Amino acid sequence: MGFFSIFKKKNNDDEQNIEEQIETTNEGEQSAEFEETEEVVAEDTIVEEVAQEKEQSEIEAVQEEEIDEHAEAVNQDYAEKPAVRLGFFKRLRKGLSKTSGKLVGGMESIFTGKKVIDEDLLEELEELFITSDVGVNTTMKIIDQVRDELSRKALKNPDELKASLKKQILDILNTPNDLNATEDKPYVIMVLGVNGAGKTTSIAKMAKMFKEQGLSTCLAAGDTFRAAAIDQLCVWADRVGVPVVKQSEGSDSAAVIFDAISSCKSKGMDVLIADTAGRLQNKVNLMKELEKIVRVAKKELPDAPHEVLLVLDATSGQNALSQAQKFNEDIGITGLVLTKLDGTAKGGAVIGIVDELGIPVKFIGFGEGIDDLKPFNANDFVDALFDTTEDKDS
Ligand SMILES: Nc1nc2c(ncn2[C@@H]2O[C@H](COP(=O)(O)OP(=O)(O)OP(=O)(O)O)[C@@H](O)[C@H]2O)c(=O)[nH]1
Ligand SMILES: [Mg+2]
Repeated sequence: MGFFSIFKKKNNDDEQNIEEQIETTNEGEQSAEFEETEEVVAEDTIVEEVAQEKEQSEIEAVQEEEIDEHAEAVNQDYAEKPAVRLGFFKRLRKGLSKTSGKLVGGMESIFTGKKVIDEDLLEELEELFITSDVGVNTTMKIIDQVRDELSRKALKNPDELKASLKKQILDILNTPNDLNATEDKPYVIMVLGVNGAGKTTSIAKMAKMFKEQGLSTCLAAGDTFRAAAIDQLCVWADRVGVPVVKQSEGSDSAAVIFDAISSCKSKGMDVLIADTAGRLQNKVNLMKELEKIVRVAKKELPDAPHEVLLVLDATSGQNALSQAQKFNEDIGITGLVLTKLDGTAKGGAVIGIVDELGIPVKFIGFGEGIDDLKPFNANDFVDALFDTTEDKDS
């Protein structure tokens, strides 16, 4: 199944059954949860209030002429940025050049002039992997595997060692990462991460991709902390030509997302991508807010969110691993979006994160352009990483 094949096939009868199930589950859930805590009562109030006050929030339909105008402006923008015209692989390679220079360039300088693989060489490699943010545990695992291959006489020279390291990295990263399929509409993607990780811009980039796949896509302005955050999402939505569901600054993020799901359901929209406010993983109350968003979303669509994507800034290196661990423990993450690979030599961190947490990378961001986010493909990534030829700027 392809990356964007998010909908399972179903027939009309199934659809009706699902509608009925949603209703019964909602009723069942509500009555069971009423007995639990005051907080849950408050959540049910949100559900009711939002249902009653649906008119207050707006879906901003972008006028067709406006979309054309924006498309023209955006296209002109791209024309002025030669890098954007490069083919996908070249752009990926250029974006990864710092990480590639550090990790694979580093390997090549360790191997230069060496004919045999000795203990000194292995120690240098180990140090290189650790200083490239691969992480101690994953580095140990990789070097142990090398020692094992050496003892089996499976590696004779540094060239074979380089090929073995490339294969090990590919094996770690090559986990199934298609988007989770569902029968529900809308397909709800909730986007989380620390401040400035790249959530809002990645949402815009994803929305463009979904739209190009022919899927009707809507955004939810769930970052209600700052008016500027809502405006930022609206500007992007306008540029991409997708509607956005929003409420005023300071409103309950869970209510905005609940409302957005309900609007998308009634309009039969395919995909809803929800922005959330940036938060540090060690702030308990903020993490509880995210848990609440998930619980409230389920009241409108029991399997929502179908994807919970954690956006990680690759420049944060090993700190990204601890962020991913904590968000996963508290909320449950279905996939990672690794951004800003273009600005850092610390992209090796992704190897340790995927290895230690077993959470797949679903998208990578390697530039500020709207097309600089792609579904993650381990083969392309590793090929680009290990390609250290000089013509990256051409
Ligand atoms: N170079 C580069 N910059 C990026 C990439 N992704 C995002 N950015 C930039 O990172 C900055 C922050 O991005 P936002 O999308 O606003 O981040 P956010 O997580 O929504 O931030 P908050 O809402 O403040 O928590 C912006 O200047 C983006 O252009 C990327 O892949 N490469
Ligand atoms: Mg944001």
